[in-house]
Amino acid sequence: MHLAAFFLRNPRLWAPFLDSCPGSAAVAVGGGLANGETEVHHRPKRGWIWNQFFVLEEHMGPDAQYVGKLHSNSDKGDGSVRYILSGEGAGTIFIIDEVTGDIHATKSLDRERKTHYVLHAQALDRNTEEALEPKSEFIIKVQDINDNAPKFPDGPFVATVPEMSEVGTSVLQVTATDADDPTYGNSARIVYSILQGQPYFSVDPKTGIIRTALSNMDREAREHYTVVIQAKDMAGQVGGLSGSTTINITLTDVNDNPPKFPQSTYRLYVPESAQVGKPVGKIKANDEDLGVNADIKYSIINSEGANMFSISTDRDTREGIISLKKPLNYERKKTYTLHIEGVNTHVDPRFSYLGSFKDTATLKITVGDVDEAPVFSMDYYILDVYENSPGGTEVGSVTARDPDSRNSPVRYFMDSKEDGVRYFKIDDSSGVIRTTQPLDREDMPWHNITVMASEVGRYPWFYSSSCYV
Ligand SMILES: [Ca+2]
Ligand SMILES: [Ca+2]
Ligand SMILES: [Ca+2]
Ligand SMILES: [Ca+2]
Repeated sequence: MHLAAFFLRNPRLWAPFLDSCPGSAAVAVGGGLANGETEVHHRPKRGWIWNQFFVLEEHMGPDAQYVGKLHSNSDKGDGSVRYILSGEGAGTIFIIDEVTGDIHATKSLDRERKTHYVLHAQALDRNTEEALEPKSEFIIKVQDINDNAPKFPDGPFVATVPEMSEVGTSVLQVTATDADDPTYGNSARIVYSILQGQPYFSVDPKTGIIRTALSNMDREAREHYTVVIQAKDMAGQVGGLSGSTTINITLTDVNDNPPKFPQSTYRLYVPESAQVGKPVGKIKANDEDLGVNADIKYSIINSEGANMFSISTDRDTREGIISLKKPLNYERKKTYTLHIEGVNTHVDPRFSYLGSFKDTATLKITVGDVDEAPVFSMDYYILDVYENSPGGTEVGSVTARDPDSRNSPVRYFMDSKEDGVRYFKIDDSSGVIRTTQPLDREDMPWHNITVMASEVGRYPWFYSSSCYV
């Protein structure tokens, strides 16, 4: 129902009335100057006096749309009154029948382009061209229809919310716009609803605020969610127009996972020759969280382990690097047991109910025996022999022994590239050195020979010693 009427601001001049016919509008142009007031008093029930017409936008009918009627009380219906329309759209959009005062809109109007037109009305005596009423301004308002769907001007959106957030934690607010008239009807009354993303998220129908709808949403189980929000006008009712937008929500990490060693027991072999201060092995606890929430500090919590070994954390790999504190000796102690603890360094007290954010593992270290080379009893030997002693005379002996616990038998050799092999030979098992021929002191007073020892069956392990004869 579109009612329109024309109001005279000064009721003495134009005394309009409201034509209550549905779908039409009219204005009465009030009569005499003197009784204008009286006329107003005669129509107290009207309450309002109008100076507006309305015309429906987007009118598609074949006929021009009736807007309203100008009427002067001087008009006796004999055609002696001429009505004149001027102002915005007069003669082009709005046509007046100058005899009847009927106004029609000849074109389809778009409220979203122009909301109203300001026009002027005049009533003249057709014969004298005398103004029967003073020129008066009125407005034709374009009446809204719901011809614009809500739109999200921005988007798609990207948002984050911490995992494990409480239900109702606000994530993001989305706002749709509707070009229709917000002051009339429901054409621009938007209601938000969620098309995709339940049961994890919800949207406030009025504000468009997206909130978490499930507790204990775990990033480690699922990180990404796609939420589709719909905005529908006509207050969300059937027949309303709608638009939608997508929000990609990512859960951000919180420290809700303790470190965990994949095994409870590990074994490590460390040769007794391992250098003090140098890494001998590593161990790693896993943590499903990210960044600082996965930072781990390792420590050796038993004294047997902590006396001999230390552990440090590699910041990049998050491994515990085990180093030797004191020299190992296979012959003295062959195994060590280390209790190793990995603790998160950034603990969130909110999740203390999940337990302590640490784990322990046992590391059993086996010390390896190293096959050390035979060692001579002295670094060098000085032996005497008389000159001209017959070949085969014993000069002396050297001794070497295997330091390893197996204490393998030792065999002795001479360096065949040296001159000494012409004059001396060594018994390979006893280490006794004998001459091979009589020696001449005047010829050569000193013989410098090198003897070597090796463990039986282990070729590479030589150790040499010099003998001066
Ligand atoms: Ca509209
Ligand atoms: Ca709308
Ligand atoms: Ca963690
Ligand atoms: Ca986490």
